[in-house]
Amino acid sequence: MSKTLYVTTPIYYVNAEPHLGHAYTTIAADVLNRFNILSGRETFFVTGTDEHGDKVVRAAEAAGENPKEYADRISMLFRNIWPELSISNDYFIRTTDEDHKKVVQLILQKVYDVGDIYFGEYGGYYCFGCERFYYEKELADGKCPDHKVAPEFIKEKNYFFRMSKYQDWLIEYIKSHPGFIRPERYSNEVLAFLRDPLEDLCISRPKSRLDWGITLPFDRDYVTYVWFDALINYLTAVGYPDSDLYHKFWPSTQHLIAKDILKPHGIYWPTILKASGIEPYHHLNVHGYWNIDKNKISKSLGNIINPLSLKDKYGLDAFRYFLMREMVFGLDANFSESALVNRLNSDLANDLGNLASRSLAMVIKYFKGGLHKPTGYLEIDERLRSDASKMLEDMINQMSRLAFNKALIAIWGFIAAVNKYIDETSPWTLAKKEDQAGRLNAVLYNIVEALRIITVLLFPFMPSTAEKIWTSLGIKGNLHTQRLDDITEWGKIGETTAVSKIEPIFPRVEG
Ligand code: ME8
Repeated sequence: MSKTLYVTTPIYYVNAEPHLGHAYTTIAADVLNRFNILSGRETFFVTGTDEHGDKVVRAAEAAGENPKEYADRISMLFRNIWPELSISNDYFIRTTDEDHKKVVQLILQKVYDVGDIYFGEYGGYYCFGCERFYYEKELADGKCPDHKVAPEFIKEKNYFFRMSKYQDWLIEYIKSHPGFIRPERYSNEVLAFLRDPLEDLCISRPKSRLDWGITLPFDRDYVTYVWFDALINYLTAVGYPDSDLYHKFWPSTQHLIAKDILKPHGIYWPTILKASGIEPYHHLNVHGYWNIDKNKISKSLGNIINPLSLKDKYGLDAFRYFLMREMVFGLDANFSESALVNRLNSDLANDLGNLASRSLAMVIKYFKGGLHKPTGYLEIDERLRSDASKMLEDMINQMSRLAFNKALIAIWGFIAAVNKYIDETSPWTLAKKEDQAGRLNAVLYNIVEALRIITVLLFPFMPSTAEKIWTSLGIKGNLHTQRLDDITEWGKIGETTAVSKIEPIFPRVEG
């Protein structure tokens, strides 16, 4: 098991303000990051903004600003929104950063020096939304399938990256590294694409047409194609080529993206790395789209949803939980506010909220001074303990495949088991029998112990809710420093706990 994790989100274009789609990938990366910290790994988590290219120039013009001012302003919106969504990134990168420009030029020069960049002429259908050329066969009714506009035919002299040279290597690499691109459907999609001859990649734009970019180190009349520039952010952010951070974290790189940018990440990026003499990333994790009525949520389709308004209306943790629970990583999901309200009321207010409030209320009522570690366990207690360890195993396994929804289903299965344990052991009946004080202590101890395990596992998904429950449990120690090892042992809670009342964590919401 690798001891480190380097997790990245796409760097988002500054042509649109942050919306629910960006929030999803970034929250998923955050959950992954926090879970890996919980698992005892050292992690580095990066997000940022992609600021060069036609698309940004056009958006700046529309806003009546110059590209730099415009990029500064929108990049700041991204930078500022992440703390509001409890995102734990270690670094925020901008492609207009000076150190990034140097790394891009370094890589370009390297690839040029090995003879994998040449000058030539190209004509093709160019979608400004995607910032790439399309083959005719890729278009739907002559239009870009994502942006639903007809691309423009452009012909010009440019520099090309000899990507075709790496086609066989890439096919072989994908086949011999299961999970390199995952889930498998996306690996298959890339392999299907690679069945046709791979064309070389146009990696420059003449300054006469576009000068908002990084100048080629070997020709000052050209800027770098925005994708060649953007992908390299993943190296800049860890201090490539010679920082300790790079050597430590690059081998454990996990990129998170949606399927819209599978081709640049699944084909351009590994071949660029190969040509530069750098090991490919460890995993490319690809998720589907958040849709509304079958249409992708996107600025160009005009159906964006502001994550902050959902956070303000329903609370951050309910929003985070909904996103992670509702989408099967890899498949599309439909967004609706009524689905969010249903999840909030059933999973959060009912299942989790009731478990926390009724358990803590009973401990306060019956054991003001705290609980003692039981001297023995009955069969029903053993069953609860074994449910906990099975859940933990299942949850860890699901998280290793980024199956966030199944990881949550595993936790909720255990929440149901604890609620059942409470009903079956009936602490309120035990409380009425004077000779059952020892048993009542044991039952409540087990319930608190189960809640402790649940709380530690919920922390990556719902940090502030987990903090609230943790504080009420009155357990010594900081929730942030808990590790999986701390919850594999039943009874690590210690001899006594001083429990305090908890306000309803998820009040019910009317849909
Ligand atoms: O593509 N559903 O930036 P971008 C799910 N700058 N995820 C969505 C989404 C949706 N409806 N809409 C957006 C770029 N996303 C490039 C990336 S990386 C070197 C350069 C998320 O602002 C998802 O992560 O268009 C998707 O891949 C990304 O935003 C695209 O962001």
